[in-house]
Amino acid sequence: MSAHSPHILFVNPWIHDFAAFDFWARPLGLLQLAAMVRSHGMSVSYIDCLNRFHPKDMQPSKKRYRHGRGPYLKTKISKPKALQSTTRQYSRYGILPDWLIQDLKSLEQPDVIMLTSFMTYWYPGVQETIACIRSVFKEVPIVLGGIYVRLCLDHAKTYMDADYFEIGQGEASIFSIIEQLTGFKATIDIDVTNLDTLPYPAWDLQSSIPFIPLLTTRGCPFRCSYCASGFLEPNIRRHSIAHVLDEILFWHQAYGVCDFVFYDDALLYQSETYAVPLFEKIIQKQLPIRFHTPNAIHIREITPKIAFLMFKAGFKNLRMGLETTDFEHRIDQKLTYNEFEQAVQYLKQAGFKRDDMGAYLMIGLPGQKKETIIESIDQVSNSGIQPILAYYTPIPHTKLWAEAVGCSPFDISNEPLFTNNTLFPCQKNGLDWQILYEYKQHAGKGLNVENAH
Ligand code: B12
Repeated sequence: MSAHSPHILFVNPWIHDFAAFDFWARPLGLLQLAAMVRSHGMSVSYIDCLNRFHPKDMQPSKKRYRHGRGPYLKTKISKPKALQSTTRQYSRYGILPDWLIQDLKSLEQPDVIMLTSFMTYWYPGVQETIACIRSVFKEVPIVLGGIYVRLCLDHAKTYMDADYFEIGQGEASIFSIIEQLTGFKATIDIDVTNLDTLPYPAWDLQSSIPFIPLLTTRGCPFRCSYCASGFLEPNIRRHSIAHVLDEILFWHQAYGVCDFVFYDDALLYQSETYAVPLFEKIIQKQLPIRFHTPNAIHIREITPKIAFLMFKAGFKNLRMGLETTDFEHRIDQKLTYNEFEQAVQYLKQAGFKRDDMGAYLMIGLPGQKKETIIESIDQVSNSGIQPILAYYTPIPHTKLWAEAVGCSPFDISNEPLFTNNTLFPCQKNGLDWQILYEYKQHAGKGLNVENAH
C-alpha cells in the first residue's frame, strides 16, 4: 500500500429509462465528495455520462430550453427482461459508449473509482457504466454509493459489480474508504457535522456550468408517507446564510452562472430566521440571477413577506408540493385548503404569473381515484397556477411501501425496475394511456412544455 497521494476518478452514470430529461439534474452528492478529496491534496478526475455538452457531441440539441435545462443524447437499447412486456421504447440517456471508453483511456489509471447512483429504477444504467469502466480499468477498485444503493442495498450488492458499497452519506466515510483502498491517510481539516466546513461541490469539473444546484438544508421536518427523505436525511442540518450567499456570489462572479436551483426538501423551514434574511441579502446584491425550486417548497410557509421576497430575489420556476386537493383524505399533514388558496393569492399579489408557478399533483398513488385526480387538476388550474403531474414511484423505507407492495401488480419488492413511476406500478393494470391522456388533457389547459413528461 503506497502512501503517495492517490488519483481518484468520479463517475456520474448513464440513465436507462423510457423517458428522461435534464430538469436541472446534477450529482450534487458525488461532486461534493470530489471537492472534499481535491481539497485534501489528492488528484481528481470526473466523467459525466449524462454530459449534454460533451466535446465530441457534434450535433448538440439546437432547441434551447430556458434556464439551463435540456434533452440528453438518447440511444435506443433493448429492454431488460423484466420490462419485455411493455411496448414502449427504452433508451440509454447520455454520451455514446465510445466517448466514455475514449475518455477513460485518455486518463492516467486512477487508484480508485467513485460511482454514484440515483433513481432506484435506473440501476441498469449503473450496471452498463461499471461494465464499460471494467473494460478499460480491470483492476481498479470501484466504490458505489448514492440513493439507489441506500434504498436497495441488498439488490445493489447482488447485481452491481462494485468492490465497495457506501450506504450512508459519503462525507463521513470518503477518507477512510480511500485509506482502506490506497493506504493514503489524508489530514482531514473538515468537520462533517458542520456543513460550512465542506468545500463547494466541484461544479468546475464539468465541461459546462449552465446552472448551479444549491442545498442550503439537508433533511425535512415532515415525514410524508410516500417520501424517503426522512430515511436518507434523518436530521436537519443547514449551511449558514453567509455560506449560501458566498456560494451564489462565487459561481456568479467566477463562472457567470445566472441560474440557481434549490435541491432542498425544506427551504422555507423556519423561514423567519433563515429564508427571509437569506432572500433579503440576495436582493441587496442586485444581481441578474434567477432561482428555481424543482424539488417543491412547502406551501404552508408562503406568507406575503416570503412571496414578496422570492419575487424580488428573482425566483422564476416556483414548484409547490401540493400533491392533492382532496384535503379530507390527505396522506400527509402539511397543508389545508385555505393555506393553499392564500399562498396562491400572496404569490400573485407579489407579481408571479401563471407560467412561473406550478403545483405538483401526485398521480398513481395506491387506491387513488381517477375522479379525485381530475378534480385536483381542475382546482389547481382554476386557482391560476399550473397543475404539474408528478407520477408516484413506490420507494423502499417509506411508510407507504408496504401498501404499495400489497396493491402492485408488479413484484416491486424484488425488482426495482418495477418502481419506475411511468409504469404506474400501483395502479391495478399499471399504465393506462387513455386515463393518462385524460389527466394531461385536463392539466394541459395550463401546462407548458417542460412538464410534458
Ligand atoms: C434534488 C432531488 C431531485 C432533483 C434532481 C436531482 C438529481 N441529482 O438529479 C429533481 C428536482 C430534478 C428531482 C426529480 C425527481 N425526483 Co428527486 N430527489 C431529490 C432529493 C430531494 C435530493 C437528492 C440530492 O441531491 N441529495 C443531496 C446529496 C448530497 O445526497 P446524495 O445524492 O444522496 O449523495 C450523498 C450520499 O448518497 C452519498 N453518495 C452519493 N453518491 C456517492 C458515491 C460514492 C462513491 C460514495 C462513497 C457516496 C455517495 O454521499 C453523498 C453526500 O452525502 C432526493 C431526496 C433526498 N433527500 O435525497 C429526491 C429523490 C431522489 N427524488 C425522488 C423522486 C421520486 C423524483 C421524481 C420521480 C419526482 C416525480 N415524481 O417527478 C423526479 C424524477 C426526475 C427524473 N429525472 O426522472 C425520490 C427517489 C425515487 C426512487 N425511486 O429512486 C427521492 C428519494 C425523494 C422521495 N420522493 O423519496 N429530484
